[in-house]
Amino acid sequence: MLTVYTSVHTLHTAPHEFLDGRLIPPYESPARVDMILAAIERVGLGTMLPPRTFGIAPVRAVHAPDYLDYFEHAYARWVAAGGDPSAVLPSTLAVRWMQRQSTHPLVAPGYYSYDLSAPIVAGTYQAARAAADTALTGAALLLEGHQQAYALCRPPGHHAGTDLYGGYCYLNNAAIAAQFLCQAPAPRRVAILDIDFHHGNGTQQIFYARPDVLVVSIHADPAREYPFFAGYADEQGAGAGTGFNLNIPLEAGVDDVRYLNVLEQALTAVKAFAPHYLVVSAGFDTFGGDPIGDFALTSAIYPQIGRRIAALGLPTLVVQEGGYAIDALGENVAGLLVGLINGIVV
Ligand code: Q9C
Ligand code: ZN
Repeated sequence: MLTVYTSVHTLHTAPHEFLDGRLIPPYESPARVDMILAAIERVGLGTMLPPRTFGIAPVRAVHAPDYLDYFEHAYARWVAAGGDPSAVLPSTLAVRWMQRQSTHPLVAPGYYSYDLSAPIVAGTYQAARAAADTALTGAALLLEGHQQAYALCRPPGHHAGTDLYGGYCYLNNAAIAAQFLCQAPAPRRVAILDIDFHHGNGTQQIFYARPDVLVVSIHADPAREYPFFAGYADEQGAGAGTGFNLNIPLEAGVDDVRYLNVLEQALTAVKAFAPHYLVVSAGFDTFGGDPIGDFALTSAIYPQIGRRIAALGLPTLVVQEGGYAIDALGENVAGLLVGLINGIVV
């Protein structure tokens, strides 16, 4: 498996995270990547490549120019205006009818973010751009004829929309890669399969009106879990994109048998779409031991998920999203990737 990775992600470390009113150490930490790297080396997964640099154009194909300008300069402007140097975090959020723009460095964070789960530190922009390049490199490998690639992205991306960030996510790596695959060399259909525990609300929003990108997400019912305000089954797309967004919200306690059943349903939808490429937003917070998830999956399921995805026979890019059970994360990621390799149809 070609793995794309860079240590640039270490420039991004959240100082803390809010959970139910408590200030706690962040779940989304650089240590996650160390665990994944160690496991990949343990199983001898194969070639490790650094990302190539693609410039801002493929990022702009997904995210709004004003959003990218904000994100690039947010930290420096925040500190210069007297914000706490530990991180950029909003005090007031633009919601419902109160959505007037503000360019004030201490206020703009509340316009562009929808929660307090994505602090911006000095190196966040650089790390997020490197993560986008990591996903884009994986996409380029598919375009060059490779059947599978794994983009070890950090920070993750699937909660980031066209001009909104939150949930540990700033740039939507999977969406940027999918959009890149859509365009080159001729118009192409791309399916995104999101198997993170949380609904991929950013990815859904980005492609909601698009018939050329199918978004299928299996996740915890938003009535119970983050991101709460989107991810219901009746969100099926808009306009020309109607019918090209499939949400499969699930109950607490989902086990391996139940999950594989649901996965089959998701894969049937992907197959029916007949995409040229598949992008998998791979989160491992579905694992039973995850501190912020409530599914009951065991490590044994991830190779099986990989095999079933590979059986589609599609050129497939796996993009790293969540997964916070640090001790099992490496095994679970490596399991998915080994399953993908073993499932390749020859
Ligand atoms: N009680 C990813 O897995 N905190 N993001 C939720 C709910 C935010 C998860 C707190 C969770 C974000 C990429
Ligand atoms: Zn998640």
